[in-house]
Amino acid sequence: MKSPEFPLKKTKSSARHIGMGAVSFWKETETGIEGISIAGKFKFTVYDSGMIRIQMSRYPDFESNPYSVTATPKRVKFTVSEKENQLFLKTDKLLLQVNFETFSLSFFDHEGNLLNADDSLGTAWIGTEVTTYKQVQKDEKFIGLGEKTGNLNRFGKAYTNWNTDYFAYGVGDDPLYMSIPFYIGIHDQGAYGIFLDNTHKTVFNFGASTNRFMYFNAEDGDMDYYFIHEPTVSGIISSYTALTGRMAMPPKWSLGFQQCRYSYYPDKEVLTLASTFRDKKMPADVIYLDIHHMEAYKVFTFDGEKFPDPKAMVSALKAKGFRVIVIMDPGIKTEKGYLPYEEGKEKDLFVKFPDGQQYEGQVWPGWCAFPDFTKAETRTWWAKKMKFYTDAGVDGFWTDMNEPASWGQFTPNLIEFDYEGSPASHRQARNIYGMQMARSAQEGSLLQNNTERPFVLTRSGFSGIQRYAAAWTGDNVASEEHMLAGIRLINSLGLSGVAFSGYDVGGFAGEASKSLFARWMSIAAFSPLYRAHSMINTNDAEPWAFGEEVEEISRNYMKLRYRLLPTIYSAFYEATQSGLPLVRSLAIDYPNDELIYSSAFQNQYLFCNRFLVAPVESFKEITKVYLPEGQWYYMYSDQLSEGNNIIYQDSPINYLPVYVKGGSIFSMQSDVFSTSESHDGTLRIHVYYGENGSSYLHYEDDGISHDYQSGNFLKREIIYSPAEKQLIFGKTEGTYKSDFNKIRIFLHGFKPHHFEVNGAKKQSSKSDFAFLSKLTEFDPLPENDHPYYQIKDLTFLEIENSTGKIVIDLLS
Ligand code: NBV
Repeated sequence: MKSPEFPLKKTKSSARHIGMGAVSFWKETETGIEGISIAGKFKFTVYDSGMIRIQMSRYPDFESNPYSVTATPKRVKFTVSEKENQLFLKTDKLLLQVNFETFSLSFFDHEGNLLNADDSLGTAWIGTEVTTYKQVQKDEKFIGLGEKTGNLNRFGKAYTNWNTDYFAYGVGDDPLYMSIPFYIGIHDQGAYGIFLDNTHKTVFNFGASTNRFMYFNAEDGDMDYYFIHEPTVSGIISSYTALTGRMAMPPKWSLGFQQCRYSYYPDKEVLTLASTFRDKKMPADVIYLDIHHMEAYKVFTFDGEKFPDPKAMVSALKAKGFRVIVIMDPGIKTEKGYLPYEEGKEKDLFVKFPDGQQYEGQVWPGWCAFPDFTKAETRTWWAKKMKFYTDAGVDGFWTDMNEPASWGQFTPNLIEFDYEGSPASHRQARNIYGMQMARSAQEGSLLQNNTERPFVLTRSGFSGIQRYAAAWTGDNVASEEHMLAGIRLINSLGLSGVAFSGYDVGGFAGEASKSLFARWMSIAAFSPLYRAHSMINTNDAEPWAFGEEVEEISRNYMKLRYRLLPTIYSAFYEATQSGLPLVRSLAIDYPNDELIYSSAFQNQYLFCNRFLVAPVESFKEITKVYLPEGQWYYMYSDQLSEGNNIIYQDSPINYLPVYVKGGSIFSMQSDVFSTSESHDGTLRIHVYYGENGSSYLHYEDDGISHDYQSGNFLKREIIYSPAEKQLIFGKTEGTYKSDFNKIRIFLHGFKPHHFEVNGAKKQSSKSDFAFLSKLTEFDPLPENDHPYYQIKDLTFLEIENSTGKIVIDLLS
């Protein structure tokens, strides 16, 4: 037999760098430019005047991620021209310049400021890996990239996007559960965002081990990124979320306090837990059922001994004002006769090897098959199965282990996923799997109960996850540094389009000290998701489990959270409109202030854009706080400090340093112990004197249905204008009748005033006001030293609520 020719032509195993090379052909298209270079082809698409999509490929067809981007190119004006070996694509906001020889790209704003430029290496391949090399501008800061540990400014570090189950991760470890390949660059010339839309494993190196460039790359697929420029960081986040979608209004109950544990059982313990919250007058809305609710950890089952009558239990909890959320893990036990398994196999819904054999991995139930959530049919099947839970009255869903996790934590790359009809290996599909499970959970929730809003909490995800679920930061540890690291994680998620997120208060693994738990409870009252969780075989970790002092501190901040719900709910509405997060890293509003990036101050953030929260370890009785430009009122006493200033703040365990931005407005309600309880009907509006004033969009709806989507909401702009000495309540918009019949306006930092309401003189009153209650016996500070649980003699005015415009003249 003649020996056949060896099929592979390559002579060396080690592939080398191959750049795009010089442009050999280009043409203008309806949406931009496309063409070919020596080594690849390219396409630049104008999505908006501040957004250009950059694609480069060596494959016959450009590849796209079908999951993250929801927007299509807007037909905005642009021009294309060529001059001296340079190609120019210009919109109202951006100029893209392409060097024909090196194929390196530069982006300028409309004034000609250089925002971002490729290194002369441009874009290149090593084997299937495609990389874009970028210059680092002078003092450039890099922020975002989703759920990543480390500093606010990511300069000097490299990060990998590869969704990973990482129990008790270290505060510098990478990668974690969720990947969001979107970052924002900030320097003197301006700010920009880059979203690398490729679901393969990607790496972002912001200058680790090299001083030549920063780069981002993907293990395979195309170089496919969106370059975004807006004048502000908030504008960039808004654009990114216009591209990848925004969250819908969450059910109001999900903004209340949520109690979780791995696991509460049996049913009696769950009911006792609920009663304890009520007996102790600690507000709470949600109880979770972790994996012990199942029979042998099999999804869509209840353990008959621990939970003999789940429906009765859930309805007893509802009667106490609690909603129940159940965990769902993707692994389906490969057990003969177990219906979800039999069905999934029969309908061909599980992930397989390329030869058609079913893939199995081990998780809690033992050997499991994995539903292929990248297939629409699987998502719908799972959504239908969720009837099992909704029939029992369950209202929320928690998708865990959806990286997907399996024992050994090393899934073979050859397994195949449908990837919306365009089959893909694990290399391309892993990072998107968790998001598709969350999508399916949301679909199920909507399918099974179309009168209420869904709530899904997910561990894993990818860009666009905000459309389907809230996110939490997985298995953190009960330590001071984890408490602070968690804040940076959710601040970073907020910079990356995920407005609704949280961490396990108290730490999942390990034991929190008393003071750590108290501090964590107070900080998390200012987090979008307020959820305590703890691991099996650890001490009890409910807010009363750490002794009376911690109980009182926790109650104080839980109650404050509930009183602030009108503001928090309104901030969620803003997130649905603008994509901006509830926790705003100071880099959003003060991007060019060097100090906010320093290790001492990088954890500080603005909650609901009004409260500057300075998280501090529980053992620090005094701490340094940086107040950026503006005027700041210490929340508990109204003590005023000028911004651009570092102050030393007492931070005993019962007082988390929080400051209200001068000129701002927010609203509060009376105490309630669950979101289903009625308040006293008076909306408390707090206004803080400031040179600049501000406006506040107050938002209400029924908190649960989808009716707001057809106009059944109430929106009202409230403007404080210092120049005109006026507070103006705009006309209400929408058909929803306010829950409040009275408005009480508290004036902070103002000189004593007379008022005119719509031209008529009105009497004001004075009263003491407190954000927190006095602790019974634990306040470490002598009363006269720090009587700042009460603001003395605060002026307030009470008026009837009405739908028309109300002008309040603040006359000195
Ligand atoms: O379901 C158990 C836990 C859960 O409580 C936790 O929040 C998840 O992050 N789950 C992980 C599985 C394994 C934990 C060791």
